[in-house]
Amino acid sequence: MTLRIGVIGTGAIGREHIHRITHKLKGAQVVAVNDVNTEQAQGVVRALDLEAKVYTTGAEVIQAADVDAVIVTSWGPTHEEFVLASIAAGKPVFCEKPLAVTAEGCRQIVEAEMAAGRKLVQVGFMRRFDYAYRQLKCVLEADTIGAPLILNCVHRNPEAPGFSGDMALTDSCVHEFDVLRWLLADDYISAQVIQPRRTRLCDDDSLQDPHVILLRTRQGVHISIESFVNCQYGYDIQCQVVGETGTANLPEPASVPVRREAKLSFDILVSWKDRFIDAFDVEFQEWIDATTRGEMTGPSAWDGYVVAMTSDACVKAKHSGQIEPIELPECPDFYTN
Ligand code: NAI
Ligand code: NAD
Ligand code: ISE
Repeated sequence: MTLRIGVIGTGAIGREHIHRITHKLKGAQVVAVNDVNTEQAQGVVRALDLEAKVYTTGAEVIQAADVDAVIVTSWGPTHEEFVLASIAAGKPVFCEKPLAVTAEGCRQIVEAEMAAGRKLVQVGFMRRFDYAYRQLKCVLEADTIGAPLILNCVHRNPEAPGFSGDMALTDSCVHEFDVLRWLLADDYISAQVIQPRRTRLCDDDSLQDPHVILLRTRQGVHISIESFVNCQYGYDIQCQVVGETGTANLPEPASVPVRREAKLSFDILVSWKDRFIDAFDVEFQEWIDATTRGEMTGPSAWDGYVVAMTSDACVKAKHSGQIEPIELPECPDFYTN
């Protein structure tokens, strides 16, 4: 059986995902697309050689009789509406992060999904599918370094066009907020945000850059995340776990070390597209396979909600200068099974 997919949002990542589904992965076909920029959607259909109909609204994609499942890759503020409409139509929906731009919006999605009585939503937290993070999780689960005590993490982008205000916390660090609680099988209880000296190499005056985010978990693990979205030199994701008997580091992407002219060097990637290319492939193949079986196995609407609660607390902590509590409700049984 071929899963027939409708995609809403044919920008940077929408195009990437359509390309991987059409030309790399198995078991699915993109049959419908939409973007507020219709010409762009038509251009993507032509450039990627798709047999897909271009619709004028996202709602029509969701309602189309030949669409079995929906992918939402439009701008963050539009996600909530499209996910709720997919749930109302009873169709599985893969939504790029963030699930919604407020925790309240995520809570409404959680409630709508529970009322529908089956899991329909997966959120695009692709780091859980990354080989390096999966290896690191295996090391922790094997108790190789004892209990984790401290995490030192780095999330650097070369530049962040279009970023303003608190987007480094709400759009970029959301990946750490998701993957670290998954890595530790733990949840956060508080957040603090420190604003170091600001880089001069940042286009938008409203954007503080870098940040240091300090999180504490229920088990007492101390997490430090350096977020630097205009670091200039490359795309650099690091994670070191300090345990009772040793440390474990996220493996670096493979690269050939070159010795030349009295120097030892290797390349650093410059984009999330390349750093997580394999993770995106695994994420989508697993989603296609599970959806075809009638299951939903990846990061859930609940995970999207917890991340939104965490980013809300970080934004509050940034502006208050205080340590802010993160008070998560009990996870419903619906999401623990
Ligand atoms: P983009 O700006 O390149 O593309 C967004 C597209 O959505 C645009 O083509 C825009 O015209 C379209 N759009 C906006 N509102 C729409 C609406 N109401 N109906 C239909 N189309 C609409 O943005 P990009 O980088 O592709 O990001 C899209 C989403 O993917 C965002 O939520 C972003 O957070 C997420 N993303 C996730 C990444 C990851 O690592 N998982 C990486 C990059 C983006
Ligand atoms: P983008 O701006 O390149 O593309 C967004 C597209 O959405 C645009 O083409 C825009 O026209 C379209 N759009 C906006 N509103 C729409 C609407 N109402 N209906 C239909 N289309 C609409 O952005 P992007 O970089 O592709 O990011 C898109 C999403 O993907 C964001 O949510 C972003 O956070 C997420 N993203 C995730 C990752 C990741 O690593 N997982 C990486 C990049 C982006
Ligand atoms: C982008 O939207 C992503 O999700 C990338 O993974 C992240 O590194 C980047 O900061 C975001 O803008």
